[in-house]
Amino acid sequence: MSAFPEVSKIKYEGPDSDNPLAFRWYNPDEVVAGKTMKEHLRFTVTYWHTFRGTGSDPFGGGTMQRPWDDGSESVENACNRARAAFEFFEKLDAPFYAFHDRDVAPEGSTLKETNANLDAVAKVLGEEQQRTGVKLLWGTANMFSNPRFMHGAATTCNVEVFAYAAAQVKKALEVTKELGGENYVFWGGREGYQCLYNTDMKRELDHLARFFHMAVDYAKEIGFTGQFLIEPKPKEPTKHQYDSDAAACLNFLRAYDLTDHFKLNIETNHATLAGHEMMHELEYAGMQDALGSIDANTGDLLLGWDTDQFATNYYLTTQTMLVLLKYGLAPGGVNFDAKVRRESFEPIDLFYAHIGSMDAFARGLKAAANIIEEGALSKRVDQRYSSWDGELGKKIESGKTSFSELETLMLEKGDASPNTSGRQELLENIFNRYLDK
Ligand code: XLS
Ligand code: NI
Ligand code: NI
Repeated sequence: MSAFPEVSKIKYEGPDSDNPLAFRWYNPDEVVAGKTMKEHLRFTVTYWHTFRGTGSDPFGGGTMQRPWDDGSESVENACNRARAAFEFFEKLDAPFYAFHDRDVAPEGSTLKETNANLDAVAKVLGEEQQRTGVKLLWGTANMFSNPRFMHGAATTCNVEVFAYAAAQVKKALEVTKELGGENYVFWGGREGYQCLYNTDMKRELDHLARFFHMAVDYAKEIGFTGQFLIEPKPKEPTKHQYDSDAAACLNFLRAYDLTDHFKLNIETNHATLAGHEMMHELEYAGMQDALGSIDANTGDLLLGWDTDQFATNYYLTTQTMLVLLKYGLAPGGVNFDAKVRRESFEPIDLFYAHIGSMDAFARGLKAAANIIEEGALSKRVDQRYSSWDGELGKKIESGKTSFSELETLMLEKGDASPNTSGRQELLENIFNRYLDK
């Protein structure tokens, strides 16, 4: 039985199309900057929002109509749901999906039972991957929903909860490997604190590092070669999440000798919650060779939480693609960690949401590629720093001078040469021109 009988495979129809079930910009085989759009964008559907999101909020229960889902926690329902999900991925022409262990399979009453449930559903996932050619971008473990994780998982005060979390990640790594997952993600969940009066921060961070080292060791042991990723987020559910932003994550990884094994999965809504633009977080990770993947969504700047909306703003997608083109994305992807609003409760809304955001990223990709090809921003950046290209700049940059020598020079000159304009407004106008094209 079809889960989406009213939808056939979504096709590219071009910018003039007014068919809401067609792509206007995402043309998978079109070559942009030397690669197809499909290769650049690596679009990924998230299982948790799209197939487990109920639409509940703190003020009311679920609203979503999902006729293929009987609402039970049975393995059979989980398998039916998986088949509906693959019908969706296939019709949307999404090459990848991503999941948490607990999204795809229900928890049992013991760890053993839970693992068996996961194996049963993973079998169906494997078959559906075979049938459709859709691949797994990444797997992860949900170590925040179950009440046992109230104090965190790797940073909990309860040593047995730490051990449970280790067992859970071990299994999630095995399943991710079995399904050919290209990455494995750690989002901090409840790794953080609510109150420093009851928290030994140093001890918790030492434990977190121990946990990551064990994950790296186990991946090696089973031959999992996917990229490990950490997903920064500053707050929610805890008041302070340890992986608060790209800089905090990189500092942690460096301090505990983990930089060789991890990159970052940067999420737009988390960047803005941290008080940064997405472009800032991407650039910060990219310049340190740590840009791994993105969780593509957007927040509502008037609301102070992770609203996880689908991104449709061309400025945001163009800025994002500018940095992704600069540093490259594979084996990461553009993962739609986004949910339809609870008022958009019909199955068809899932298509509208994904199609719109895929188009917005494809549009952003084209604009960004043109900006780069024509050097529209970069040649002005080069110009802005051109004073550094002379003798003096070279000497400073290569470490061949000293305060005393620089003092002598400035005493002789009396003052520095006049500054040039930053031209921000001009550059903003130039950026706009690439969105007009
Ligand atoms: C929550 C995170 C989560 C991760 C996966 O805010 O974005 O969805 O991406 O655990
Ligand atoms: Ni995310
Ligand atoms: Ni999030």
